[in-house]
Amino acid sequence: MKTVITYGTFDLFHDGHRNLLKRAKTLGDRLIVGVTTEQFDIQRGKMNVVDSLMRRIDSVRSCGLADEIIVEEREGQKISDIQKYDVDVIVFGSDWRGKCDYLTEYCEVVYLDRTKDISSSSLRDVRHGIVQLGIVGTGRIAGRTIEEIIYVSGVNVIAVYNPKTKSAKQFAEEHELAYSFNNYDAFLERVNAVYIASPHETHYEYTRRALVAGRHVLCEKPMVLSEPEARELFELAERSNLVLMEAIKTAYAPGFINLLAIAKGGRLGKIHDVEAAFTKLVPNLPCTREYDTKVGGSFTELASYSLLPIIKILGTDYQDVYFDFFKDKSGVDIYAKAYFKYNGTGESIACAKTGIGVKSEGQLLISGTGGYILVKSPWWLIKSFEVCYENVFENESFSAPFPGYGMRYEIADFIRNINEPAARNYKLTREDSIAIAGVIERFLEARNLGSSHCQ
Ligand code: C2G
Repeated sequence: MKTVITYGTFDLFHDGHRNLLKRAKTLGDRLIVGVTTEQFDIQRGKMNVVDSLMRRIDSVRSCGLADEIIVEEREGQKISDIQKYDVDVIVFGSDWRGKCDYLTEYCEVVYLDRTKDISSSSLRDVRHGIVQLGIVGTGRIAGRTIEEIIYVSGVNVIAVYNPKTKSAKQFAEEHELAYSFNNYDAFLERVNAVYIASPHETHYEYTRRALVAGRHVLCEKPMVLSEPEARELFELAERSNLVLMEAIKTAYAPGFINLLAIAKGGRLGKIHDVEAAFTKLVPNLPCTREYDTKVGGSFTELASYSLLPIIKILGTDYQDVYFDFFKDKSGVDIYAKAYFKYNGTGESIACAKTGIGVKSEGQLLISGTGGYILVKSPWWLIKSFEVCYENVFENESFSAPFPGYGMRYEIADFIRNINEPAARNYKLTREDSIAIAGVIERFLEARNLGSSHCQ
């Protein structure tokens, strides 16, 4: 008697699940299916699960493929299940390839190809549709985002677009996507939402065309490089009741949400200063995107992060902003500072610092009349922070999860906003994104006028 086991959340049960169970069953005489509890899903960072545990068990039972159904409720349970049920083969979908090899010392580990296109038949009757997501761009961030998406329920990455056919095909193969396109209109036809991760200067046009085609958009930062463009896109989205979000991942992370609640909750007294820095040394090699003379530079590359806490804490209504920067020979800023003055809210200042050719401490410091918050470098991957007072014995530490690359939170919010139009909630609002685009626009004007320091 050969026993096969497989696990999953099996939320919004679909053809991908059914196909996997069908093939798993053929590998032995008896199939055991483990269904994850809500608690375990939270612990392992799986998000947006819609169906209750009972409903998910019911779905697995009614597909008629499982000989036995068990509940998976903790990390490490797979090993004890293998021993308890005398398991010969453990099966995973190929999205988990390599991640479960540690189990080979207990039984045979088999990865079966995931079902690439689950938009067919079985989904017609689900309560929430599964968002068929298309990816624009094939760079590093696009790949990382796909790795994060397996932790979000209710979304299936189905297609990729790149004007270069070869890159699109290669990416689709590597990430097991059903379709690759070099024609943007054909790509938009095939998906119901897009994640845009192409070079900065292409964001505006790709976002605009996607919105005109009636597709929801999650666009990588900086969404656009000017305030009027940002306004236009949000107005377009609003007119068609579409979701448009800027993917500044920190804005959606639980640690940052906690920080905002604490900073605004009064513990620090009156906040007078916010200082945020993000530097990342990038070698200046030929054709490096970050050194593009028009849209490259430290500020377009990194300021979305450094501006985020300033805008979220002190607001979008600053009275004055001015910039200081160093440029390389080609006119690209390698290090920049944006200084803000806020009068309306009672005299606050702020500074956003960015660097691709100068390295600095990447911390976030929020100073108030009663104390300060310090988030140590790299603050944008926020896992913990300290609230510090005059009396050090009163200092407090807070922590929150930031699993993987951290993109799953923005994706989870994007999918939730698409699926629940009546309860849309934007952690980074349209006004926030417009204000950030406005600062970047002003910076580029100042930089291109050529003042400040040249190397
Ligand atoms: N699957 C698939 N094709 C899809 C979607 C999912 O083959 N289009 C597979 C997954 O790879 C997984 C199973 O179906 O093997 C269940 O998927 P999920 O419900 O998303 O569960 P998952 O988060 O993958 O749980 O302990 C948990 C398990 O290890 C994996």
